[in-house]
Amino acid sequence: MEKYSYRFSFGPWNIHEGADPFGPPVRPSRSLDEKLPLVRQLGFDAIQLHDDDAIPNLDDLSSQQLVQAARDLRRQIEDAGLTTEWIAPRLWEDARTIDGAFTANDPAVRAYASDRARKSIDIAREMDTDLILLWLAREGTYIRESKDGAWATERLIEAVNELLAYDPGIRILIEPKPNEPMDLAYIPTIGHGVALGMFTSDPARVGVLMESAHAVLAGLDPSDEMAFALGLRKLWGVHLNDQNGLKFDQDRSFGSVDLRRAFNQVRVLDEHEYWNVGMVGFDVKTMRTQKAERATAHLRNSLDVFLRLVGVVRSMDRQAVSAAIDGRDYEELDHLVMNALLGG
Ligand code: XLS
Ligand code: MG
Repeated sequence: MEKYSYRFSFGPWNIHEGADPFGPPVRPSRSLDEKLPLVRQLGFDAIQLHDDDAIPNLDDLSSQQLVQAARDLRRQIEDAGLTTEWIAPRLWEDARTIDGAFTANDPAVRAYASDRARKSIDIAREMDTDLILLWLAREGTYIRESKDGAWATERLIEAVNELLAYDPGIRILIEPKPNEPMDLAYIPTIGHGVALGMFTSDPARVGVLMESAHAVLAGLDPSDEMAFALGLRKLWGVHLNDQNGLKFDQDRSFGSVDLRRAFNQVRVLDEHEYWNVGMVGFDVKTMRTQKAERATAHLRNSLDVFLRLVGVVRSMDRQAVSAAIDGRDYEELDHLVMNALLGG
């Protein structure tokens, strides 16, 4: 299928074992070695990696061993015909970061978080990517009285500044999310992410990654969240997926809940030539019911829907759309969109 000028990515956690908070894994684990060849086979160009997806035992390695392990992995990724989009420090699973990482009340935990994030930069350098993703998973509270939110904002800026200073060649992507795992997160929306970046020591090196499900959980429209960041030249990454209302983070296949919402996300990206600034990443999970041998179908589905929607966006009758907008005939505009989505 025509891929236009887009490059596509996903992460190894998007092929997963199906455990949920109420039940154990239902599919066998697959190693990164097994997953890498699938990426290309599924039509994708790049992989996204948490620091410990790349190097599972990173906390036990010397810096020299870490660099060597990253070099070996880079070769393996290149041999699979892929590149690495970004590295993300997984700051939310360690027992120490139970109540936050960069915004933990305990200074020893904050020091661990910064140290761990610096390791992501060491890995990224060897993997030939300049992008570090910060999903600020536990930067928030279970009860508001437990932390000082203004102080936490200062700590986040300080943490990003330290990383920017550690390597003048890296760029940082902030991935907002309003809740889960914490009840309330400090960086819930794209606006918060952009604002945080603007107050760092080098705003030109801080951008955002918009995840569709996170925008929906914040009660916002994903295409508007992206448009805001595109207008500010800050949209450097996306995690497209879908979400059925205000409930747990579902990471459904792109477009599978609300096709028109997906259409608008593709429209905004396509009209602003997003392929010049970033890759199209998907953060999707297959349903728990899916059998192991068919546990990548959601990735195929998401990519297929994205590409077909690019086709729909580009096949719209521009003149008719402009005429409807000029005439303030939004019922006609509505019909043009629905008609295109229904196959014209
Ligand atoms: C979780 C996040 C996570 C990040 C990567 O909700 O979307 O998957 O994208 O750490
Ligand atoms: Mg995500």
